[in-house]
Amino acid sequence: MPLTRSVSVTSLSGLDEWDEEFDLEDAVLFEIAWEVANKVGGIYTVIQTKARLTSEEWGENYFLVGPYTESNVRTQVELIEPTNGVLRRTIDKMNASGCKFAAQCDEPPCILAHFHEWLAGLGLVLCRNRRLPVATIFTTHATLLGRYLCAGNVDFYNNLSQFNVDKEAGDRQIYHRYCIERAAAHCTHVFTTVSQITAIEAEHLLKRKPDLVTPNGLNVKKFSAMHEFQNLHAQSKARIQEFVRGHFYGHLDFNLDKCLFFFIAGRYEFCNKGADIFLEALARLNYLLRVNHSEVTVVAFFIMPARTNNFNVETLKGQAVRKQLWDTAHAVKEKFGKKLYESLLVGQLPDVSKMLDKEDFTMMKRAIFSTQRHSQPPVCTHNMLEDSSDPILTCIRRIGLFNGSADRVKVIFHPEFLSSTSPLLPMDYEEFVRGCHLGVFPSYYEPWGYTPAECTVMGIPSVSTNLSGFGCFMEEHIADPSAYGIYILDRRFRSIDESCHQLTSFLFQFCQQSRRQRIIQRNRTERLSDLLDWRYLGRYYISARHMALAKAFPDTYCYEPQEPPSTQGFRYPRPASVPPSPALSRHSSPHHSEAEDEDDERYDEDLEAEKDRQNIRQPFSLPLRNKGALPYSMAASEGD
Ligand code: G6P
Ligand code: 1S3
Repeated sequence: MPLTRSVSVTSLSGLDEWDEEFDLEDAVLFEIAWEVANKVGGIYTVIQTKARLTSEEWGENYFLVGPYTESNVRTQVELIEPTNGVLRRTIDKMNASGCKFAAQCDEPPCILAHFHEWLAGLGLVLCRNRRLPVATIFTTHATLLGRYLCAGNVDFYNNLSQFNVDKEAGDRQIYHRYCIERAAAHCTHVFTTVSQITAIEAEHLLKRKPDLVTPNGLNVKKFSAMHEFQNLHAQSKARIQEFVRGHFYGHLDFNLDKCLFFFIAGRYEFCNKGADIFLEALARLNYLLRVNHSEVTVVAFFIMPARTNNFNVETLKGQAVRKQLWDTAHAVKEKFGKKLYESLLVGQLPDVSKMLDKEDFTMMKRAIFSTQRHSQPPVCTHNMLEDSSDPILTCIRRIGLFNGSADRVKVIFHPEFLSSTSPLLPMDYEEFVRGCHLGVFPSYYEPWGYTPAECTVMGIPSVSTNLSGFGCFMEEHIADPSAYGIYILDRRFRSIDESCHQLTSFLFQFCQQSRRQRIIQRNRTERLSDLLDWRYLGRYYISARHMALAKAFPDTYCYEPQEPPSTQGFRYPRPASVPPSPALSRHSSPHHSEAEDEDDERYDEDLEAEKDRQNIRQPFSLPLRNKGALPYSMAASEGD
């Protein structure tokens, strides 16, 4: 058994220091969640992206436990024989006795079990009830009651301390689930949640203040070439443009080169995820773009899974028509090229007027005829099962965004998650995000919010809110978030109408940027990636684990948090150059073309990045600001 060890949570210049100080050789970590190898929502992403870092730390002593679903096991799990003898015997015993648990060894290791969400929480309650020698952590990614209350149009944040929680849970018929969640939060050694705002919520609704906030990270891809992510944007955008060509066939009266792609994606919670105010802001943006005679067209995608009966015919037809036009153009081009070649072979310049014959013209006329359409391009790509009561469609009917030719804002509702094997839009989510210009996530209830975080690490600007964990985290760490393409909507101190107005102005400002400004802004957004990397954020999980081990096995482990040297957290400064506002960043020469702009942008941006690098302390030098409590001051925000 290891001797008593101590761990310091300050001076974290790298993860290696932890390993040196806290020997985990005789400890075993189990992480238990309904979303292990089972994609339902954001918790899957937490576990899947964090797994690499956690296994680097725990090696073969790290085990993930989730539900057994045959299709998931086939596609996501590599079956191997366990090398650990204790585990082998336990599994054999479980199999033989219909899943009963027995720990079978003379000198058991220190077991640490990390449970995510109330669904796994029952296991935690039983561990503690049976007094098993297990150190426990409970992480809640949202509270059950919070989610239900917000979805029900309640003024949630102004009444947090007022709710009669038992009654509210009972009224919503979730009392039994609420009790499991609350019991797990109370009997665990260490209770954590994903953001400070959810920590406050948990304190009021679950009646325990979390010991730590463990913000969600991502695996950040580093490209060897600095501008590689910009090239990926251009490639993915071209694929979205192809889809748009098909979807709007017969109505392509807008310039695709001046078309911006906005999107919202996630669990289909109409108000909680802010789809309601996004639609309202789009209607207002449509008006503004029209009255200002803007050349910009916005296509707004809604990627939120709902109950459907497959793709609709009109949408599939759009892609078929586009394909047919492409094939026709290709066939004519081949014939044209062959004739040109033959003419050059005999030393003659071709007579261009004779290059195409009657048959070619007939083929082209037929193709053009097939693009005639008497209906508007569809708003929804699928046949909806609850078409008449669907909240997005109902709202679109009310605000009248029907993809008419006068509309400068078009809407496409894709009520299914994206897949690279789709016959309609064959792109996976990451490719799609890269090809868009702006992610819009104006959530009302969002404990963390992976969608804007994913945008950030891909260098795509996004809108989030000061009611989302992500938005508050970025606001705390960046001096001027919007200059970095992180637009944080105020949904906390404003009415819905005021928030809509603010969102409309964010969107309208974004539409007024030149291509050059968008490129600069994307470069800045991408520079924030380190802040969201598990290599940085993983330390909060490490801290939670050490705290739990020290609480459960005080003779073996000791946790000694120290006061941080400064209460001032790490902050990205304002970018060295002016923010990319349309007015300020214009060239003095009126003849400067967009192509020249793109060349200049590389040079300007490299200079700017260099200046910023000199100003920015690497986030890895940030010491943990906790002393067995929240890393951020809850008191400060409660007073807000
Ligand atoms: C990237 C590419 C450029 C392209 C630009 C388009 O930066 O490297 O070649 O012109 O994207 O940007 P936009 O914001 O218009 O999609
Ligand atoms: C929850 O998933 P959701 O979309 O229902 O957990 C996610 C991971 O922690 C979090 O990002 C999200 O805000 C929560 O709401």
